[in-house]
Amino acid sequence: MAKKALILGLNGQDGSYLSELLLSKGYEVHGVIRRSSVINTERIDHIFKPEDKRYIHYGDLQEGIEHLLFDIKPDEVYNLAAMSHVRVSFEVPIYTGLVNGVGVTRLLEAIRKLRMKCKFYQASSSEMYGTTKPPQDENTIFNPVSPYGCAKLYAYHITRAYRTGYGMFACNGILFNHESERRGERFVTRKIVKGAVRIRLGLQDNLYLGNLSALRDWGHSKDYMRAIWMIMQHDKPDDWVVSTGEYHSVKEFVIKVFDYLNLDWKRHVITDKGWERPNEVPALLGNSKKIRKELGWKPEISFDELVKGMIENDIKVERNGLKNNTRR
Ligand code: NAP
Ligand code: F7E
Repeated sequence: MAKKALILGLNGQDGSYLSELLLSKGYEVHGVIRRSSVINTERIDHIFKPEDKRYIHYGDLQEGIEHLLFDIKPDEVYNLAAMSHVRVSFEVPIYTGLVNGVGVTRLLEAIRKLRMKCKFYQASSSEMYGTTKPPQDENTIFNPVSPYGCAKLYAYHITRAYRTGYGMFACNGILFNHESERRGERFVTRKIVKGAVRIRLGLQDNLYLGNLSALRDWGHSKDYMRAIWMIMQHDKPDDWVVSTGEYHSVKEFVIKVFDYLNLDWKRHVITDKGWERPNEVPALLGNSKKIRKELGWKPEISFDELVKGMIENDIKVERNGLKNNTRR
């Protein structure tokens, strides 16, 4: 019988790649999305056809999803749902805590109360390291400095507590930044790519950014979703860092994109304090030795391929007036 997976955050960047991966492996994939006043399923419309509606369920981490767990009886639950924007978390800190932190306890508690035997994956984040100096691995101390990072750290620990306390197969993937052509447009990589492409096409003049000196370890979401599936297939539940082990500054990213498009970035990029955060995480660089050695995972898409793929995609999106990255 096909394994069943339930993905929370199905229509997010990662949810879309994970569902493709699991379907290619023969899983029956169910996912949770939230009702929105505008249609926001463009990342998954090519995966779930209208006749697949029975696999897509409405829900919210704030409400709990006991009924879905009970009805579907998944073998694997992937919690990718979150208020995922760090800067926005400073504006909605309480909501962020309730969704990204308490929401995870709701899921774990539902699994426990229903006595389900399913495996559980929690999307933990390198943002939990905060101001701790790089490189960071599974034994590095956490120093979160954003409401997002603090809420994710709570979720990380509650996942471990349910694992040790109740013997649940509950794992944390501590994923470093991962991007793709499906990345939300307000994250810095996509914002830079989209802005530069629009400047190249004469659709806008300038691009406003915040702190250009921050360093990030950027990988591709597709590689990282393969990693989290491997984490869930391991014989024991654990916590794992997933990263490329290479980092670049936001400024380097800008230069690379503008150079690719034959543009002089200095003529178009304007730094604006309004895009900075009350606290910044200066440098994230993961040491993913453990997952490489124990599970044999390694990234397959290079930084150059990631950037090129994002640019080429946005050229198509902007030229054809597509709503987003809906055609691939
Ligand atoms: P994303 O594109 O922003 O997707 C987040 C998903 O969560 C969306 O489907 C969103 O639905 C859903 N969601 C938000 N609030 C919810 C709620 N209250 N109830 C149910 N669903 C809710 O983020 P992503 O890049 O795919 O990241 C996936 C997960 O990994 C997130 O938990 C993120 O915090 C974590 N993470 C991401 C990275 C990264 O670099 N991408 C690194 C480490 C960890 P709507 O579309 O309705 O908003
Ligand atoms: O910012 C700087 C900003 O918003 C990266 C999420 O997926 O990864 C992501 O969080 C850097 C920061 O990602 C702008 O200050 C400059 O230093 O793309 P970002 P993030 O904050 O690292 C972690 C691992 C997650 O878990 C999160 O869910 O870029 N930056 N100027 C800017 N950032 C944005 N967004 N916009 C700017 O204009």
